[in-house]
Amino acid sequence: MDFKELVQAVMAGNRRALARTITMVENAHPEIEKLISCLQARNSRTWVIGITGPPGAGKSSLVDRLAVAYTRKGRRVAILAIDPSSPFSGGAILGDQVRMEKAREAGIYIRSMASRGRTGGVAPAVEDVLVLLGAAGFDVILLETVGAGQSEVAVRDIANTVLLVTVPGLGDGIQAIKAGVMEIGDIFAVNKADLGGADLAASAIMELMGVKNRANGWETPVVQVSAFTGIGLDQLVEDLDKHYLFLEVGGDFERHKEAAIEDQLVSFVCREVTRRLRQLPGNLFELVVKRVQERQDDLSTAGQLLLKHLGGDNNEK
Ligand SMILES: Nc1nc2c(ncn2[C@@H]2O[C@H](COP(=O)(O)OP(=O)(O)O)[C@@H](O)[C@H]2O)c(=O)[nH]1
Ligand SMILES: [Mg+2]
Repeated sequence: MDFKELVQAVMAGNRRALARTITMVENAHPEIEKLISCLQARNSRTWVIGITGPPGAGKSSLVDRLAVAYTRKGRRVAILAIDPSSPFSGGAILGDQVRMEKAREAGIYIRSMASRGRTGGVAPAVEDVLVLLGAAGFDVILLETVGAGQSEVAVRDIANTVLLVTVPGLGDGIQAIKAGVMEIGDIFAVNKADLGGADLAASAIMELMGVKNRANGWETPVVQVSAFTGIGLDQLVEDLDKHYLFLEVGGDFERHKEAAIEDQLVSFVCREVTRRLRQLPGNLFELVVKRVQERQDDLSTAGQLLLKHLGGDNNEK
């Protein structure tokens, strides 16, 4: 399949082509920028719902339910699960596959990506993958991220809607939310309501949030759900839909797309600069690094020197 055929296949929703291009993104394939810019222009409006919260809260189980619910509503749903690749939380890939059984049976597209230890719980180039999924015609993307401190903040930048999942009875369930991430949730789900105590947890969260609403006028709902029994799921879907409408009316999708393009441009330049640095003739990069390591040069002087060498047109390829 040549480049043009690959682009057409992705746009036709061909899953093998999609899988291939996502792998290209993961491996930072040299043609990926070209691919992304071809597809970006044709990108349909996609709704990215970020699902985050502490490990074990039931994010994957809820994603499974939501994926099926939105598919039934006639939406084209894809699941993108970011797997932690740290030794502490290994095995998540397998866990997600088990947890997302209903979605798998329904033929819903599920893709895992490793976060490769990058802080923030969001895999490198997730934005690029979202462009690919959008171009392939998915209009609801459920993005599950590892709930490890910073991830909630990273997902805020990427997702249109952030669903924060927590569980009752778990002191650190609330704790994890309190740690500066409370404000990034558009919707709270207190999962495992079948175990009881969800009402207490829900009121604790509401109390923490106070009566104040967001500056933008969105009132953050707190929904008690059970991914096991399905309690509260209709309510959750209803609140998610309300948020979608809220975003649409406020022009958020357009703003998001513009910001994403800016981010992509910045990442492109960063990657390109890194690539060129390592290709400077005479091992210049390595030599300069060594000088800084041995404290013969300071960072800023060395950095300026490297930038000067990158400047000319003679650095092409
Ligand atoms: N009792 C109960 N257990 C649940 C519920 N949802 C998920 N679980 C269980 O909680 C554990 C963690 O679920 P998982 O979806 O993998 O959580 P994640 O780490 O947040 O993705 C698993 O053992 C699930 O079976 C629920 O609604 N009720
Ligand atoms: Mg999970």
